[in-house]
Amino acid sequence: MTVLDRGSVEDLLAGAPTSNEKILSFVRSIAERTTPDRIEWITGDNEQKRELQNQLIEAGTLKPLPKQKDSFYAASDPDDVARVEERTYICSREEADAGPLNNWMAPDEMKSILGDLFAGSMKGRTMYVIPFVMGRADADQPMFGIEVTDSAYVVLSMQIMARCGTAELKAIEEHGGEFVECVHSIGAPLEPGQEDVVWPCNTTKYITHFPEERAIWSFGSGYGGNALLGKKCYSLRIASAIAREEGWLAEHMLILKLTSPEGEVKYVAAAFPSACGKTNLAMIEPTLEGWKAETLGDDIAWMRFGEDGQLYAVNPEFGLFGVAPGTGYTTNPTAMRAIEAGGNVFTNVALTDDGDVWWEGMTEETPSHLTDWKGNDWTPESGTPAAHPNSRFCTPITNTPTLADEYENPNGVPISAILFGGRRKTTMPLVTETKDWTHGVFMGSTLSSETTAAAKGQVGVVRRDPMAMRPFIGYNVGDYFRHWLEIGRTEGAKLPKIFYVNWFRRDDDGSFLWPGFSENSRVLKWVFERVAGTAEAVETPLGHTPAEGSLDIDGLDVTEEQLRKALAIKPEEWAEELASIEEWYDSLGDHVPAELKAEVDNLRQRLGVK
Ligand code: GTP
Ligand code: SPV
Ligand code: MN
Repeated sequence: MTVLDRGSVEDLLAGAPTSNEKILSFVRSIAERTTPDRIEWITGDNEQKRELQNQLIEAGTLKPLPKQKDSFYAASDPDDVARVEERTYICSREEADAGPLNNWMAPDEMKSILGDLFAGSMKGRTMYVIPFVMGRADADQPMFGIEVTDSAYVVLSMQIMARCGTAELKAIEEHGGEFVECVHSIGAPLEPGQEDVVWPCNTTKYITHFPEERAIWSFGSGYGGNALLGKKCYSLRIASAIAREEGWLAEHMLILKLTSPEGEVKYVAAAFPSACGKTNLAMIEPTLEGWKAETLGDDIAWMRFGEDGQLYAVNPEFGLFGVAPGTGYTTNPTAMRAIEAGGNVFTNVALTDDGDVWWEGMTEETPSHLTDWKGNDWTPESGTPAAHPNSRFCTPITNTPTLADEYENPNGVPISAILFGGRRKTTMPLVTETKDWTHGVFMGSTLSSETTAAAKGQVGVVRRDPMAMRPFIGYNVGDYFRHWLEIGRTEGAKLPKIFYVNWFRRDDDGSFLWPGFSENSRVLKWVFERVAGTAEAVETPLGHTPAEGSLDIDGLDVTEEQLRKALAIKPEEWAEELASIEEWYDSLGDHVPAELKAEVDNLRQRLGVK
């Protein structure tokens, strides 16, 4: 392998738009290791964007979509379609600091593996330098990053998902050159004359985090959370470790503004595991007369205490990376309108014969012929999905017609209620209000959900996904629970109420007991009114559930009997659930706070099950 001599890297760095030594030495060190042919600094201007788009069109990675405004289609390698949790590592110095849920490797050991993998990994390619900020540069504590990558697809996607470019580079310089180092390579060097493929990647993949150094190294994948390093890697894994030190929360949550018919406003945050309804709830169009919902975020919330003791949430992202299948005019018209506004990159959806995109659930009628995400002819008889179940639309959040004005506020919005929820066919009621913060943390810590296509692996098996953060906690899960409890003890804190929801409970015949989607506004209304102190509830072993008549099902095709089933707490199901929760806590080792273990006993007593 030829390694560029120092002179040639200096040549590549000539004309760099910064003289900041921290930034330059970072970029220089990665270039020396990965030996790209060129270095290009991302400015954020349209001309550069066009050029990158044209290059990707020429390479066959992007297809322009004539029926859409400024939008493109990409199909990934069929083996690079989702986050790879089994290849994701937290490389803290101590193994105990990564905790039982994360893969761990000692930093030096991982660096030695990465050293080999990244050596010459950008050969024949361009190394792009993307200065970015998660959140806003005018925040009290702006959170900067620089991602270097050899994928132009990643550049275009990052430009949708985060604020990137020259302005952010200047802001990093002004703030003393502090940034999270994000290093990404698809791991597909090109020999001279070697023809490129449409979606270069590597069968070896490593998504690695060094929380103590605040660095991220990602190798081998070009897809989603593996490659757009500002998203899960930075804004959740690294940020959660920073948040622990600094007394705030970095969470896998949507943020929603609700306005009652009387004009009263409340803000809600909600954590559901991947592909379990955050984007849908964040964009909800309430079916209840006079109620208004506005969007602030659909995937990530950073929450800090304000001077008034309330928890203020900001969405650090600038775009939506939404699950395409199931997104349609009946389920999520707001998302469809956001997509219509243009500027999208679609990945692994299907193509219609007239050059538009399609996915399952987009329209009531299925087209008679499509090109599926693998590039094959497809008809409804094909028996396979036309769009990959984890296919995505990447769309500027400012397209969202319901985007709340407060999105632009660097200080965020005060949260009145936190919802935890998962995808469970049984056991978990439609909605319960937890008894207090500790009990809410207990319910969050035992959150369970059937797995989805958002991560590689088996789909549909129940697993615990604490606070919907299982794949994203940057440190020991027991310490993470402790941190949540400590947040609750913050002096002068005015804590949000915590609720647990389940839109996915099934009837004996397998049908959903609750219509979900826009009708979830009825649950949101109850939550709003519980916070306001106006809705009635009955006490149950799980906290409070809606008293008869207090959950508005007026005009809804749901009978009182169905609602009772949706809200039911069945002792036989809970006997099993409690055993599974105990097993879960035991599996997490000795960092799990005793207070949470005590909650299991309390619940067992309240339920009266053995
Ligand atoms: P990530 O982006 O992976 O974090 O996912 P997400 O939590 O934003 O999930 P999203 O809103 O994209 O929904 C994922 C899937 O769940 C889609 O196929 C939806 O159609 C489906 N879904 C969302 N809300 C509901 C609901 O209330 N009821 C039912 N039955 N399905 C829902
Ligand atoms: C998720 O899996 O929770 C996502 C998609 O939001 S990804 O960006 O791939 O993490
Ligand atoms: Mn997500």
